[in-house]
Amino acid sequence: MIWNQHYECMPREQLKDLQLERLRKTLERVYHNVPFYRQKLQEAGFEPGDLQSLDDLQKLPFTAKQDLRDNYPFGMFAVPMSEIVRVHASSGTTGKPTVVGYTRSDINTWAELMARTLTCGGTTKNSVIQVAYGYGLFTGGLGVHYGAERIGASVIPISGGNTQRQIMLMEDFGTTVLACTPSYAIYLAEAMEEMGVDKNRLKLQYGVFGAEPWSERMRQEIEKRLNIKAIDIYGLSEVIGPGVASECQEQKGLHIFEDHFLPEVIDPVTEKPLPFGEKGELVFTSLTKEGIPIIRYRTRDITTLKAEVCSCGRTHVRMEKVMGRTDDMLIIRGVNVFPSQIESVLLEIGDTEPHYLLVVDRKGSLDELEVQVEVSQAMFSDKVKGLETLEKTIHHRIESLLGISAKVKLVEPHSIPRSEGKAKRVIDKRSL
Ligand code: DLL
Repeated sequence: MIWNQHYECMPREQLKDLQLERLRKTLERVYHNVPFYRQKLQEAGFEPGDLQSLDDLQKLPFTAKQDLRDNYPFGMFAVPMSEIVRVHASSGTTGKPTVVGYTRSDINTWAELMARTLTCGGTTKNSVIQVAYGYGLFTGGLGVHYGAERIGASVIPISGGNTQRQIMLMEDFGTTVLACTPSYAIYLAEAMEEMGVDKNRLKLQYGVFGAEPWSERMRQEIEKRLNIKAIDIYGLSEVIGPGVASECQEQKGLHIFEDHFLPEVIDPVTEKPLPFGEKGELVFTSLTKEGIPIIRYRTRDITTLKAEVCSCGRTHVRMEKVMGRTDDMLIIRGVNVFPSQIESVLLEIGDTEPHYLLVVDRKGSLDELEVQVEVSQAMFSDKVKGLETLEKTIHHRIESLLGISAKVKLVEPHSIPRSEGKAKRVIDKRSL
């Protein structure tokens, strides 16, 4: 099923014309309404009228998260506050959050994009969708909510947390679609197993999971433990929230909704655009937003764009599953590692639970990585010898696959805090 055949399956040439026209309007809008962009464009010697083709995008300046912080709270808005009908903000671990604003038309666009996203996964008006993303300043809850209502599905706006109650309602209300972070999906699966819930009695068919990096292995784990199909959905507040890209039933990359967002992948160091197929940092330019249009926003997310046509019929380019954020990348004695890579190794070995924590510290001048992972209950009750062997196996596998030597610490089942939203996988003691 495709929500908007016209735009999602538009021939590429026609799509490019549409993008150029929309980019022109966006540049006009920011040039005349946002002092930050006017100044940046003037510094780059570029006026909106100079735009000739989509290739000119490369002449435009980048925007970083810090720019939004510097203009806190509403300095990047392109309309007066009287036109803003909703504000969201991303949590931000330190300091002030980054704030985004939506006009009525933006909310409409967002609902449309979320209707596309959910339809990509299989939601219809007959679906019962349990929205266990947090409601509030976070874009997850309300984003999914509006999209599901647009489709006409029955929405259960339960928000995150309250795990036992989630499971009770899932059984009683006959939930068919679960929307939450992948780490919360695993927590729900674990809680169901402990409560002795018979999964065959549930009506759950699939889940729309995102808001944090999760490996292909984690997908398999969720699909197995919840007996559902797990669909990856991607987005970020600065660009609109969820609804930027979504996997279709093929589960082979996420379609970027290119009639609204122009993607690029750049080398994060040289800032030069990379061709399709090469891994780098994802950058977005919004094409239709009014409240807070965004030009060449550096997401810090690492992925690859692929141009091959998808068998689902959509013509929009796909991005690979996000490997991680540059901010979360660990540099251990010169080797770059993403938490998702360690996650894959752990899940592949088995005998552990999908709950882990990476602790980075500096001893003298050397960085050290400790991988804490919960062992399975069966393994935990086993002989000490078995645990020692498992520890060694994990150590060797990480070393041979990723090229780093990590200290492995097996911990008791349930000792790593569970996440109801975005999981915290890394503790970096070097920056404490
Ligand atoms: O997390 C929006 C969202 C809500 C997406 C619900 C999907 C589902 P922020 O809080 O601004 O917005 O965080 C955005 O989360 O830059 C990525 O690093 C990460 N992220 C989001 N989706 C995925 C995904 C929401 N599917 C940041 N895979 C982004 C990997 C993701 N990382």
